[in-house]
Amino acid sequence: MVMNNTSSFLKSLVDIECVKFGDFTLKSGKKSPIYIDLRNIVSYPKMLAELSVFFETHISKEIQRICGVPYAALPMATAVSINTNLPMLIKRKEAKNYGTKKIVEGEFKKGDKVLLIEDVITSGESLLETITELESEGLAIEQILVVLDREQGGSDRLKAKGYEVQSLFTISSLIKILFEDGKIEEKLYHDVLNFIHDSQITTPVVKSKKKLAKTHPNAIGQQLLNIAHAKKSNLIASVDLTTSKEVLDFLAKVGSGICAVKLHVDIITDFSHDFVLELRSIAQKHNFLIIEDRKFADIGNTQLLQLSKGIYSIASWADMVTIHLIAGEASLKAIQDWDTDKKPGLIPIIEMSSQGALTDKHYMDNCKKFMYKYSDVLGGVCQTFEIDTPFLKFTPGVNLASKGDDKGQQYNTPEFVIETLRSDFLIIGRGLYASTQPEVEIEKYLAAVRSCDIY
Ligand code: 5BU
Repeated sequence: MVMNNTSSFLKSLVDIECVKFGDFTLKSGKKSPIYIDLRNIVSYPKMLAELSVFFETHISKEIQRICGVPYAALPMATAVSINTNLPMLIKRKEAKNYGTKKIVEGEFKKGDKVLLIEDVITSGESLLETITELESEGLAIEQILVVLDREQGGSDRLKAKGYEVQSLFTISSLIKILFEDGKIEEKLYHDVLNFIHDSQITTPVVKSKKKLAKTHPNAIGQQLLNIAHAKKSNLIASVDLTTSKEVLDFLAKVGSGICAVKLHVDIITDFSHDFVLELRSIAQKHNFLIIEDRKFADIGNTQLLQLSKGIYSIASWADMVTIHLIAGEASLKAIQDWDTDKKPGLIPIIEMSSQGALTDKHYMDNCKKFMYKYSDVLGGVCQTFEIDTPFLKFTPGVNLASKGDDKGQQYNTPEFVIETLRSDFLIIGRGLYASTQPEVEIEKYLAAVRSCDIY
């Protein structure tokens, strides 16, 4: 029989150094008087068992499956599963290879009600990531229990998204008990309280598409923003398929969920004028725009020829094109000065997603010096680089199930791209078109981006 006593349990956390006091420098560079890392509990089975009893008193009757947020909460979830006889699921943390590994291990059916267990909640980021992945597998998040709430805003953030987080302990209840039991001095007690007060994580302000459309300087940019707002989708499907039929069939399946398609027209083996007509017709039917990812990178005169001539005659059908700024301001100005009826909006590539990309800070800062001067420019393609409002940030390298490929591509999750990189538009290639059921897969991406309140 495991005895349960809050005060003795919390004091033991200090004894086994899961909670430490001192002068710590956090990853952010900020100083902290307290350090919490509950992973060490695995070395103390009796404490793990005790923790499980704390959890058990809170578990809702509806729960059908238990899942721990990897890794710290995995042994905790295991202990609860053994004690309650509720089956457990494991959500993988590591990169998933296409088609070979499942993201969730264990038996379950769609709609199963899950208890999610986490050790510590700070910003709520890892919980949100796990929630998105479990929900994309059809599981229902019924209850969320965490051992310790750092009270820095994470649970409020989850609440705003409709998830209630219950915590066994809060950092202030922890230090109050330790102070009352004479385990810490009064000064330290107040230092920790002040630290909590000063360390609130503010929810990122995601730019509303509707508001942006009102101030965006470019008509095509406004159109894109209005479509994103109307369809509640900031997803751009990058269709790197190599026949007209494959491209059009794919777009028939995902067209209703995207605000734009991005093509590499030079990889389409049977490119023709008819293809362009069909493409424009399907784009009109489903209300999305067309981006040609041509990545122009030449002197002004050549770029104008590449835009307007040749078998592709890109400017005649593309709503937007990508362009490198490597050739300098004059090359960009040449397009801006081009007087023609049909000119695509320009999306400069500021920073690339691939490993070892040469688009360093110096390069990006140089792009910034002139790109905003030109009204044909909609914004930029980038990762960490910040685009000035009301210009738009486009980010490729987005995938729910993979961290990268073996050719240098690097992926982030949609939530990370929106909330941390603060991107306006997400470009998704293989995450969608390599799926056997893109029409099902796109719903997962839509659920992820819609959970970020971007409209
Ligand atoms: P993926 O299958 O999601 O990896 O495809 C990404 C697409 O975005 C692909 O067409 C690339 O050419 C494109 N891309 C990119 O991945 N990274 C970049 O920095 C730029 C474009 Br710019």
